[in-house]
Amino acid sequence: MNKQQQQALAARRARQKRVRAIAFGLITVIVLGVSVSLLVSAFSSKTPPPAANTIDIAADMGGFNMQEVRVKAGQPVTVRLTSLDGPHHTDGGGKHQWAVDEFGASVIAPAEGSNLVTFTPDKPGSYTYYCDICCGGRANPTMQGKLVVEA
Ligand SMILES: [Cu+2]
Repeated sequence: MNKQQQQALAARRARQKRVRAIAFGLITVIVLGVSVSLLVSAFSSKTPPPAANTIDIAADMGGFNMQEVRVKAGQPVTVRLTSLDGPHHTDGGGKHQWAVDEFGASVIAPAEGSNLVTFTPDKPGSYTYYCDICCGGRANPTMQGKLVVEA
């Protein structure tokens, strides 16, 4: 191998090195970008994080386990509704709901599962929460309760 051939070889190796570095850089940027966008979408999903004040309510065919819930006006609150019924119930398939129309709050718990709703009750007063899924829906007096919003 003469000097010219050696120089040509060295130049080719240098070029390959540069191409590899650029490819590696591109892959790194793509992987990082995908990771960041996944993280962002994970944290900006439609379900907001639970509020500091989280109230656990359970429901079965007999009604809610709480007939009255007290919250403070203007403070975000999360209701975690749990259905104690199994999926074999013909009436609603074991699902239950907790809803307050005045605040647009509604959550449906799957059979033997839980689900969250976070809302801010901004007007003091007394409101009705209800389940409109099982046994007669919201007309059923046992599937109702009172949400008291204190000033
Ligand atoms: Cu129900």
